[in-house]
Amino acid sequence: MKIDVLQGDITKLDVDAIVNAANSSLLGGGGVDGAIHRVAGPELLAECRTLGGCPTGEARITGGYRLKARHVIHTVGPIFRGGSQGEAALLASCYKSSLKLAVENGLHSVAFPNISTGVYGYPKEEAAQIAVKAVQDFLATADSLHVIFCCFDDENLRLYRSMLGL
Ligand code: AR6
Repeated sequence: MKIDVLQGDITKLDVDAIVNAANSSLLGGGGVDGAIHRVAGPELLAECRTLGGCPTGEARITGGYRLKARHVIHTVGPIFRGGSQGEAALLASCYKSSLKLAVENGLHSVAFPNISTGVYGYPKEEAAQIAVKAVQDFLATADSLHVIFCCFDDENLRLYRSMLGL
């Protein structure tokens, strides 16, 4: 079991799968979702169209097409509405569902963006605590996985480094 933290553009990573912070249509959007679709190319959207969407807290896997990553795991984070609408459990479920799909597909290295902390407005510190705990809990049962938290902004990088002692 291994967890790393890095700062940068998730679309550049050479890993078995990058996780996309998608919306429930799975048909693209802004933020990291837009960046992933731009680099992967139209074949990714074509495959996403066959999936019929994805509920919040769940995940779906596709090919990576023109990305260096072999696969994209699309998960749908909760929109933050104050915290009493089950957001924490849904966000934890995004991380767990994504890692479950990775294991089911024989993947080893998986990179996550900071799901829900952009357009969906999740407070970064709470989101990081949930992400770290969900991944650590999962890795206790799947020790061949290498998980990378790919942070984009300085605040997330600082939070993940301090929570993981890295
Ligand atoms: N690489 C890594 N992280 C990134 C990148 C990148 N290239 N670009 C942005 N981030 P967001 P959400 C970070 O808004 O909050 C989309 O329109 C960003 O700084 O992408 O889950 C979807 O279609 C932030 O920390 O996703 C949905 O409609 C994190 O990625 C909606 O946004 C997530 O920000 C999902 O909102």
